[in-house]
Amino acid sequence: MSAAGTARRLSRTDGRREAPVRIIHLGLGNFFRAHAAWYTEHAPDADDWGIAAFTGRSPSAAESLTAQDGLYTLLVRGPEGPEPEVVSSLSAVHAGADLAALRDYFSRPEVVVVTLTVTEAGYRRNTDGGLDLDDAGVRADLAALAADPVAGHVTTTPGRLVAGLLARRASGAGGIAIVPNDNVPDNGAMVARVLADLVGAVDPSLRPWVDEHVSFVTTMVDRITPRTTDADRAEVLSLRHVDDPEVVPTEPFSEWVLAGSFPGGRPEWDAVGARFVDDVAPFEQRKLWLLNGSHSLMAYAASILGHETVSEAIADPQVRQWVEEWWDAASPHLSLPEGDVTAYRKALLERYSNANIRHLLAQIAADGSQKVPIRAVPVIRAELADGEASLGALRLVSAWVAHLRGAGAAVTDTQSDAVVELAAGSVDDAVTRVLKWLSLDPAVVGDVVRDQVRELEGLESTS
Ligand code: CS2
Repeated sequence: MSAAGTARRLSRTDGRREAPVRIIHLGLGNFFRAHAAWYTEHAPDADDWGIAAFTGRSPSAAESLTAQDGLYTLLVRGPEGPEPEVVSSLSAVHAGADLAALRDYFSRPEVVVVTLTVTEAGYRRNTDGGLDLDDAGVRADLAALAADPVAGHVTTTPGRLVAGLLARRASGAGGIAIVPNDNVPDNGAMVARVLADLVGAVDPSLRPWVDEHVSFVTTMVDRITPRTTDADRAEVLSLRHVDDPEVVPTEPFSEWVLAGSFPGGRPEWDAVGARFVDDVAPFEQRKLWLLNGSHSLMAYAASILGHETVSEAIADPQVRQWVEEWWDAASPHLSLPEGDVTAYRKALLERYSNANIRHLLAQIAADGSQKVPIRAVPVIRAELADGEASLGALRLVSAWVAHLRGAGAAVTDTQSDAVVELAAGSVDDAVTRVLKWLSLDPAVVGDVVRDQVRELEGLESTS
C-alpha cells in the first residue's frame, strides 16, 4: 500500500491537550506557528494557555486547521535532516473576518495576551511611523467603528485591535498585554502609537482606558521559516504517515527576547528559552541589521546573479563577500560586546548554509518599501555620523534600486506602484529619487550608489 493509502489526519482524539483560550493571535502565518506557538506548546504551564488564532486575509488556513482540531506538524529541518513534531497550542482557529469571535475573546477576563504577526506592512504606518489615516482600509475602519463600536466591520490590524479593546472595556475585563512579533524596531512603542492614533480618531475616551489597562510589550523574534512546499508535506507523509496540509518547515534555531509587563500573566515562555530583559534594542539591532539586513542584501543582489535560495546564495564567494562587507559595516555600530557579534555572525553563516531549508530570496525580497528603510538606512546613518558610508553598507540600497528597476527577483510590494515609479528612468534620476525617499542625501552618497547600480545591472546581463 502506498504511503498515502495508510495516511491518517491529525486530530485530538489521540489524547492531545486542548488548553483554555487565554491568548489571542492575529496573523496566523508560518512564522507564528514556528515561533510563539512553539514556545507556548513547550512552556511548563502549557495546559493553562490555549491560543485562539485568526488568519490574515485568506481564511483557508482556518478551515484546514480546524478540520484537524488546530493541530499541525512543525518540520524542523536541521542540517542532519528533518524532525517532525505535532504542535497543539492552537485551541481555536478563526478566519480573520470572524469579528464576533474576536470581540468575544477580547471581552473575556481570562484572555490576557494578544500576540501579533502581521508583517511590517500590516500596521498601516505612514512614513513618520504614525497610523496612515489616508490608507483606504484605515479610513473604512475608522468610519465603521465610529458608526458602530460594538459591531462595526473592520479589516486592518489596528482596526481589529481597537474593535477588540472597545469590547474589552465594555465587558469590564481587566488588563491585557499586546505583544507584536514583527521585525520592526521598538515594535511595542510602534503598536502603541498606531493604536493611539486610531483610538484618538474613533473614540478619544478609550485613551485613558488603554493607558490604564493595556501593556505594550517590545520583542525581538527570530526563526527562519520559509513557506510550505509540497516536498514538506510529502516528507511528513513518508516519515509519519500523516497527511497534514498544514505542515510548517523551520530551522532548529530560535530566539525570542521580550521587554514589558503582562498585567494578567503569561505562559512561562522563559522556561523554554525566551529571554525577558529591560531593553530589547541591542538584540533587535543585532538581528535586524545582521540577519534581516543581509537577507535583504541577498534577496536583491544575489537574485541578480541567478540564485534562488539563501543557501545557494551564501555558497557563492561573491555573495559571501558582499554579506561579510555588510556585516563589517554594521558590526561596529552595535552595542553588544564584540565577541557576541562575532559569534552571531558565525552562527548566521551556519544557519544560511543549511541547504535543508529552501528559503526563497523572492520571499525575502517582498515589501522592500517596509524593510529597506529599517534594515539599511540606520547602518548608513551610523557610518555617516562617523565619517563616510562604506561600499558594503550602500550596496543594500543599490541592489534594491536595481531590483526596483527589474533586475533579479520580481517586485512584490504593498507600495509597488510608488517605489517602482521612483526607480524608473535613468540611473541618475532613479538613484536621486530613491535616496531622497529614504531620507539619504544624494549629494553625499549618490555617486557610489549610481556606480553600484550600474555594476549590479551589468551583472544581470552576464549571469
Ligand atoms: C526575512 C525574515 O523575509 C524576510 O524579510 O528577513 O522573515 C527572516 O527570515 C526572519 O526575520 C528570521 O527570524
